[in-house]
Amino acid sequence: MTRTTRRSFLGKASAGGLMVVSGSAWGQATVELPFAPSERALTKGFPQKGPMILQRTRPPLLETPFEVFDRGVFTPNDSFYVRWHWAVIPTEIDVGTFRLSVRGHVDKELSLTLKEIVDGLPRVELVAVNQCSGNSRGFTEPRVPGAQWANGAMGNAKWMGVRLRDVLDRAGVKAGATAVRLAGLDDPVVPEAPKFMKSLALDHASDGEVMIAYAMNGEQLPLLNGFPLRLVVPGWYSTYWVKMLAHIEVLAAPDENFWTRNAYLIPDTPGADMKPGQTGLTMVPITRMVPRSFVTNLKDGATLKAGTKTLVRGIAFGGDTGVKSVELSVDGGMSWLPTVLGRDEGKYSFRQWQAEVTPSAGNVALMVRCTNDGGLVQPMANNWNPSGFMHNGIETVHLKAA
Ligand SMILES: Nc1nc2c(c(=O)[nH]1)N[C@H]1C(S)=C(S)[C@@H](COP(=O)(O)O)O[C@H]1N2
Ligand SMILES: [Mo]
Repeated sequence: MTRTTRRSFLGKASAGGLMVVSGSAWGQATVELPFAPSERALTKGFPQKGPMILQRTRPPLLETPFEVFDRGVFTPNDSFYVRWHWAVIPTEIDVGTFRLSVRGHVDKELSLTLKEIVDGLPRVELVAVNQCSGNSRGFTEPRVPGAQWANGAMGNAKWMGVRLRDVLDRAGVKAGATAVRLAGLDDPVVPEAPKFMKSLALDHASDGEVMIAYAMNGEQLPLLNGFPLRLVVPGWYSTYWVKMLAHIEVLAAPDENFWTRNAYLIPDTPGADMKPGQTGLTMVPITRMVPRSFVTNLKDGATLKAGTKTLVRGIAFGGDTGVKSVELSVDGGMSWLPTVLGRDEGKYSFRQWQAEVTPSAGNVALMVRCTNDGGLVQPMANNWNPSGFMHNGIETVHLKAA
């Protein structure tokens, strides 16, 4: 399926054109979201991207229009969502002078060229969902601050690259190392603000699954998704998936930087659930994803033919493990019907599912739930926490049959 050669990932000297942040380039199209403000602009003004829901211009926050997820389990690169914390993002990368540095608690510091990475280390491929910790935050009740994403701050791709472990082995991790800190080429606008970086425990970083990707879906990474290299941390929320990865630092002490220590914390409760205003909870870093499922071929408010078989189709993912089952309910969750799962692209991938329902006349609330291979099932009610993280309540599509 992937016909791209190794060379072609390095072929372009830049990711093509400048990133447009001026606000002039996009058209008038809008999209409706199911929470206020419900109207969002659809933008075509960003390089290597088709129509995207504009959440913010600088730094860019671009959401995938939901209908894209009905077309297959792989999210096309030009529709893949975009999220950056800081606005100083290179608009061009010189692939000849780019270096990935490996420093810190190692035997030998490295400064690797892209060619050394692509041609010099074993190539690995893996399909995995990349999902923002705050995906679906816009649905949180009571409302919380942060990007008001609907369900499109997620995507699934076939990632190609090298194991982080192989890079670490080349540098030789010294005894006493505990964590690996990763940072990209992006910077805050003001120098006092903390540069974006994240750490993984050494064991996790060297598990052989965490990879440094140089391609997604058979093509080089779009600039806004981290060209030329990004970290892929299968099963974990995307805050760890550092883009434009340029700096790897092996640490011998706990990482005290803001983004690892103080940001991306959730209450240490089942489902990261708490009550607004609740105190005395331990806050811990967000880590593994949880199961989710969505109907993709029927929109809220659609009318079906009563008494007629109707195909219902969607996607699901297990979070940090595979999808065991996806079920539908038309009676408010009293009883659940099985669905048929589509092709298995790997345990970290989206999985398509489908079923037929024959609706009776009236209002139909169609619910969908996923159980993962670890036995974890989506909860009926959505969680609440002040950051709107780990939203995964059972989704309901409200339909009419007539
Ligand atoms: N260098 C860098 N990497 C980053 C970020 C960032 O701000 N800078 N944001 C992270 C967060 S919070 C998310 S959700 C994902 C988004 O990945 P995407 O833009 O490719 O969809 O990138 C992650 N990696
Ligand atoms: Mo995120």
